[in-house]
Amino acid sequence: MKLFTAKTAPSARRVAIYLAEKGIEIERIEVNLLAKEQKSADFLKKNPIGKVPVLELDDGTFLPESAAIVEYVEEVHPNPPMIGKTLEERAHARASERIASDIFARMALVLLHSHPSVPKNRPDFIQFPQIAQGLQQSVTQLLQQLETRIADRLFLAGRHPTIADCTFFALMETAYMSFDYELPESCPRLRAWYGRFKTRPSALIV
Ligand SMILES: N[C@@H](CCC(=O)N[C@@H](CS)C(=O)NCC(=O)O)C(=O)O
Repeated sequence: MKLFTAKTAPSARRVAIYLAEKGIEIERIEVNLLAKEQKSADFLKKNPIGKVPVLELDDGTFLPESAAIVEYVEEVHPNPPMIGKTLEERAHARASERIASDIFARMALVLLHSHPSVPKNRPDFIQFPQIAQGLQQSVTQLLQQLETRIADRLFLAGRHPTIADCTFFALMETAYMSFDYELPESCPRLRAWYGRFKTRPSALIV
């Protein structure tokens, strides 16, 4: 397997953090997003929408989508389990991961359509503040849902890290670092979780 990735891209970080937590080494090919390598004819053959990450499988086919890549690697290497050990643990890990994925998609749009740094850093991006306003409430609700679910657990879905932590941390890390975003004070458990997770070796890799 070979992973086409970009060090700072949140979807690619989701996979990188997962692989580090799992203790798996996969050959990595860094794609220079600033130089638009992801839009080159050669890369578009791997992923026609021109985005990272993409996993090249041993049969020579290319798998896009960070969530699918994580689940594929998990099936190839089931140990140590990162989607829970029992049926119930797996169900809860998947539930938290889905909520984290929903937050990922919506918060990215809220930040892109509202943050003042975006017009400077991405002059080709047109901001529609109404999109941010329209999505903010559901982001707040989903964060609250995750805050309730984590309860007094160390990780989002229990006593061990799962794919849910990898997904949510990759988003939060970008939100904190690129947009000075902070989890709201109404989510003290998630704020504490972020503080804990960012000291893990998997979060420190670049
Ligand atoms: N849903 C996709 C999203 C992939 C995605 O948006 N990748 C971004 C980096 S996080 C990218 O490649 N952006 C470059 C571009 O759009 O040109 C996934 O989870 O893999």
